[in-house]
Amino acid sequence: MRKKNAADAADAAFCARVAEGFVEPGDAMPDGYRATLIRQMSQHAHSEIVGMEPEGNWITRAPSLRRKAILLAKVQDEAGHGLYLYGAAETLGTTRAEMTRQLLAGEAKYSSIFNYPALTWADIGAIGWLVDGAAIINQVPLCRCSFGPYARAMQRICKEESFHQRQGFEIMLALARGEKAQREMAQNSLNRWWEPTLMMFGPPDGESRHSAQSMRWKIKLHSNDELRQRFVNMIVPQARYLKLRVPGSPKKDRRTGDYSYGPINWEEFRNVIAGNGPCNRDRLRARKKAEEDGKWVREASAAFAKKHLERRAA
Ligand code: FAQ
Repeated sequence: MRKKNAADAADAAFCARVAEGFVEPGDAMPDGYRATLIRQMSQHAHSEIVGMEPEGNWITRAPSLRRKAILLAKVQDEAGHGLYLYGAAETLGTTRAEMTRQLLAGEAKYSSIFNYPALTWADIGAIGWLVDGAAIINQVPLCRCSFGPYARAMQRICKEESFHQRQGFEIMLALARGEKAQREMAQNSLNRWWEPTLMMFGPPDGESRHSAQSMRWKIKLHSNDELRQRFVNMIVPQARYLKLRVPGSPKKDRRTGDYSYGPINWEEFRNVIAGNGPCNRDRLRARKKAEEDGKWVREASAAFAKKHLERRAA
C-alpha cells in the first residue's frame, strides 16, 4: 500500500512537471514515459520511411516533368521526417540500429495506411490530400507535446506536411476538373483510401490501450476519436468543392457541426496491423533489401568518420 502511494505521488509530481514545460533528454522521467515515447516516435519514424514506398513507386510514372519534380521532393521530405524522428528518439537512449532491427523483425509497428497499394495516379493525389491531411491533424497538436525533441521535430515536419497536402489536393482538383475518366479515377481513389485513412487515427477510444496514460503525460493531446472527427470535418467540405462523393454520405449534425462517418471495418484494421494487409510483406521486403543494399554505405561512412576523428586527435 505504501509502495503504491509513493508511486502515485511520483506520477502526480511528474504530471505536474509536464504541465510546466518541455521535458528534455537529460531530465528525470519515469521509465514508462521513456518507453512510450520510444515506441510512438520510432513507429512514427518507421511510418515516414515505409510511407515513401507507395508514392516512390510513381516517381517514374508521374504524368509530367513538373509532377515528377514535385513528387520527388515530397518523397525526399518523408525521408527527412524519418531522420528527424529517429534522431529525436535516439536522445532517449535507443539507437537507430535497434529501431531498424525492431522494424525488420516485425516487432515495431508502422502506420496501417502504408499497407495499401497506390494503383493509379489519382492515388498519389489521394495520399497527399487524405493521408497527409490526416497526418497534419494528428501532428499539429504534437508540436505542443511534452517531450522537447519530439515537439521541435514536429514543428518542422508539419510545415512540410502542409505543402504535401496542398500538392495532393491540387492533383485531385486537376482530375476533378478533367474528363469523365479522370473524375472517375479521382472518385475511385477517394472510395478506396477513405476508410483506411480513418483507421490511421488508431482504434476507437474505448479500445485504445495507450491513450489515457499518454494524454496524462502529454505525449498525446487528443484522443483517437477526437482527431478522427476533426479530420472528417475538414475533408467533407473539401470533397464537396471537388464534387466528389465521400463514402457513407456524411451528414452534418446541426448541434455540434460534426459530420457523420463510418462504420469502420475494425476487423480489417486489426488484420492489417497484424501483418496481413495487402502490401505488408512487400513493404518489409523492400525495407530489408534497402538495409542490405545500404550496408556498404554505412560501413564507408563509419570508416570515414573514424579516420576524420583520428586525424583531428593527431
Ligand atoms: N497503424 O492505444 P493506441 C504520415 C497500434 S505519418 C498501425 O491507440 P497510440 C506521414 C498502436 O501502435 C503516420 N498501428 O496507440 C506521411 C498500438 O499498438 P502497440 C504515422 C496502429 O500509440 C504521409 C495499438 O494499435 N503517424 O502519415 C495504428 O496511443 C504520407 C493500440 O492503439 C504517427 O505515428 C495505425 N494507424 O495511438 C508519410 C503519429 N493506430 O504499439 C508518407 C504519432 C494504432 O501497443 C506519406 N503517433 N496502432 O503494439 C500517434 O499519434 C499514435 O501512436 C497513434 C496511435 C494515434 C497512431
